[in-house]
Amino acid sequence: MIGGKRVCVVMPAYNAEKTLRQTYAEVDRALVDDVILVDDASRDHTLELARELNIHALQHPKNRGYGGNQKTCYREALARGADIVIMLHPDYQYSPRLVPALAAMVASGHFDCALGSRILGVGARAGGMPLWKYVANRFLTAFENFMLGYKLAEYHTGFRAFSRKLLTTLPLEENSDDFVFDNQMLAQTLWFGFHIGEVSCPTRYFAEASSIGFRRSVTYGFGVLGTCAEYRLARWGLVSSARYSDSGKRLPQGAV
Ligand SMILES: Nc1nc2c(ncn2[C@@H]2O[C@H](COP(=O)(O)OP(=O)(O)OP(=O)(O)O)[C@@H](O)[C@H]2O)c(=O)[nH]1
Ligand SMILES: [Mg+2]
Repeated sequence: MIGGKRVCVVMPAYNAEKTLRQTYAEVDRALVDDVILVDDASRDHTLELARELNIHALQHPKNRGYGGNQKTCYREALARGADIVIMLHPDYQYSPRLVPALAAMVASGHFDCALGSRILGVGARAGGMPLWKYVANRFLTAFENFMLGYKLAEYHTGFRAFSRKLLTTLPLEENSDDFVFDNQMLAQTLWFGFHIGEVSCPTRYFAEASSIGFRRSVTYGFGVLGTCAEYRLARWGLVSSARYSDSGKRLPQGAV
């Protein structure tokens, strides 16, 4: 608990057997009330290891994708009474030791979303981010700041904290089941008037922590450009999108 709020860590997992133990070992269970792992039909023993570690684990019968995995994560966290939900990749790329910092940003009431930013501070390149990913990240971030009218160091980190209010307000079911889900969620966060804060976070690049190659990154990059365009056009009233509508489909608020 932090500030009387129930803290839940969710881990969207796909073939995370080699890194899950280490990631989980650095989660402070004195502060974190609940840990949930959703296994997206991994081909390794991620689910078995999660159960061995006494993590509350669910499995998709078929691979749904990273966005689809997050929808299940947030639905389950809300059903189990979370007030603050932190998404942590089980690939040990981000530092679990910063979970309390992210949770505190949200618990403060200043922000409904807090991001662990790899660009602020020591920097992503020092952690081994490939140059092409770094350049793409900087370019897409500059473009997105311009199009969304906000100021972030990066929109592409996978280490994020959210309030219950945000998770039950955004029409998350309208988003993609693929990687661009992350970007659509941040655009919705700003659309619905929530504030986003950032904390510096070191990153680590090694084989098991990074599986997204050039091709999937390009697909993601175009998805980001599409998200920005749709947001701007919706703001100008030129398109209507369920993603930015009060009638868009939301996650259930309680037990599912
Ligand atoms: N559900 C699902 N999750 C996936 C898939 N591929 C990767 N993931 C998960 O998505 C997250 C991000 O994927 P990574 O391979 O770590 O991406 P990365 O190459 O590190 O990307 P950057 O951090 O931006 O450099 C991880 O938590 C993976 O477990 C997939 O096909 N399906
Ligand atoms: Mg990774």
